[in-house]
Amino acid sequence: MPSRASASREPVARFGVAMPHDLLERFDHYVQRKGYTNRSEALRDLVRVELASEAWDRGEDVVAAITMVYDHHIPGLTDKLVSIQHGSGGHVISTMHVHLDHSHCLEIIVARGPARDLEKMADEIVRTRGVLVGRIVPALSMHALGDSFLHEHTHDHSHDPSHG
Ligand code: NI
Repeated sequence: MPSRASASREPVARFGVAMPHDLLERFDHYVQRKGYTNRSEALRDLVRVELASEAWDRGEDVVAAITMVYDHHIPGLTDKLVSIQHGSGGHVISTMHVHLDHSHCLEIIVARGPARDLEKMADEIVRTRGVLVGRIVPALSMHALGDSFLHEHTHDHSHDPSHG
């Protein structure tokens, strides 16, 4: 899925890429299928995905979404899920809760922190009795978000024209 237009107005560097013809042809088809307007944007997204995945493997700080469906009629389950999140060391940023039907709830937890901590929390959630499905999806490595996110916007942006 193509992401938003290039990450802010950072200056870009250009470099040449040598590639076998057949690989380039397959890449161009991919670019077309995914609806990118150019190769560069497609390549940038592929690099971001790979870096996030690699950051995950190395246990670096990442942003991730944990999705789960559970039966809220099971005694103590909702409390258990809440205390798992409270015990995560402040990694949970936000949650969304949808009452799917009479007994099922869908919850999406967005968290950021060391990949291993997030994975541990997700494992704990998934193995809790009453949680029917659950999975964790790494979104980005924190470094990919750039300087502004790492500083959590606590510093002054008045010098930055893009935050006018
Ligand atoms: Ni619910």
